[in-house]
Amino acid sequence: MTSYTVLNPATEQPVSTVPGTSSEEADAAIARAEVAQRTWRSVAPGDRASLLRAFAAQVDSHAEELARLEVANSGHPIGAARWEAGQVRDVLQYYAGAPERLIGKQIPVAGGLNVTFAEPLGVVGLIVPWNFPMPILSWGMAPALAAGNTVVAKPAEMTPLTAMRIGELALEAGLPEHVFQVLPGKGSVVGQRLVDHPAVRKIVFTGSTEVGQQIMAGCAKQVKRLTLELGGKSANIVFADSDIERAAATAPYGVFDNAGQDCCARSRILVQRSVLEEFMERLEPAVEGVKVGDPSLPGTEMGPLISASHRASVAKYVPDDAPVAFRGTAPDGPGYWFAPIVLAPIGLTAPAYTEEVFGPVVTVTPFEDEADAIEIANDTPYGLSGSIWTANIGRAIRVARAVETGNLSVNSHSSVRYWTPFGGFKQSGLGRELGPDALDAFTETKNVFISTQE
Ligand code: TAP
Repeated sequence: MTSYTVLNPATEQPVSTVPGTSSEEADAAIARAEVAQRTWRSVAPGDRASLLRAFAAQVDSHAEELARLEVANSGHPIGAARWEAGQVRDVLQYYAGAPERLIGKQIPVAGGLNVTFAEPLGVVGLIVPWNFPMPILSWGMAPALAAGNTVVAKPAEMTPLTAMRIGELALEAGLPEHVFQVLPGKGSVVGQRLVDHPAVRKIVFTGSTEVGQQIMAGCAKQVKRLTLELGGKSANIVFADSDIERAAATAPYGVFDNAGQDCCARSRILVQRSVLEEFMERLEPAVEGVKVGDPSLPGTEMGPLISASHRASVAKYVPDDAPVAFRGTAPDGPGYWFAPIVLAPIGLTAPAYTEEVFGPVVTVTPFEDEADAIEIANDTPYGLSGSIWTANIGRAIRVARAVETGNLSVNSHSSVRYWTPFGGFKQSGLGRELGPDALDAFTETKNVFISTQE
């Protein structure tokens, strides 16, 4: 096992040294998870539910510790990090209600009784990105465990600390050993083993579309079940009949949340041409007002980017001749800071307009009418989220139905709610997480016919 150091992105100082799991160690952990699953699946539903509630309570009583750890490891503002730790508790609590509700069907047939069972899959491999280490871990972990699977999670190499702590909290809460294991290390080593190992029956991957495609190809060899949550290039569509003041005041928070390192970032603002000037006038102070700075301070709204290399990749989208309409502020000195930037007018072939930047860069593009807005919004291989601003309810519904994306908000930039489904159209993903149906993604339906013949 080789260890490595994780850095605080706001200070560039070391936070911790983490053991990097080897391929052989990953195999051993998967084997342990396979054995543990045989017992875990037969734990009585009520007892499995109680254990998940105890796990949620344990997370709750350590929420501040987890939030502080995320501030140090990921540079998330403390307010956001507290919400994220709370999300782990809430997702566990929500799916703690599932074991006793994993009901099958009785289907009428001649000559017997036909029933269905929701059987667990076995070992589930979770591959988590660095942008939201806690919530994304919980979205896969909680329903997988509730359905009777064991889970081997691989956090992102740069941000493993909260996942590792949550793994300890699971044991402290009384979850049997090896039911939930966290293996820090490299995607190319640990993540790849999860994909290749035949005992892992399902992969839940959140990350880039590029790596997601490789994982899908790897899973295909074993017809391995797969959920993919990938990139996005979502549109924030502002119609002339909307509350322009509110649309402009909230637009920065629809894209610069988590410094734009958010798959749901509304990174293309589309504005009806007749209100473009008014919108831009109101957007400028809103962007300048985003509080960028020390993430440990309660008033901070935006922290640093995750790493020096990621900052360099974001900076490539803003070359010297980029059409910067205006820019916010960011601290000087150590830390991977990047001030929020609005690009306009932007060419429709510019990489900042067509590619996922995953940083605090947003473009503004005018449109003429409803049909034009829909066409521009859909002109991307992605389809994860988006917002529609209008006072016309008929238009809101028409546009919401026409935009090819998995999660839309009207007159808001709502974040993910754990009790509603989340996932992408097109190259933004495959399958859905969260909400009442997530258990379907962690179970197989078994049909059993029992003859009543004498
Ligand atoms: P990736 O580079 O794709 O990494 C995601 C995870 O996959 C990391 O844990 C990574 O490990 C691992 N990985 C890398 N190569 C692998 C391989 N060959 N086999 C198995 N696992 C491998 O993404 P990222 O840069 O961390 O995250 C940003 C991307 O995630 C963005 O595109 C964003 O849109 C997307 N994202 C999507 C969503 C949803 S819900 N749709 C949510 C958040 C983020 P290492 O850390 O060791 O590289």
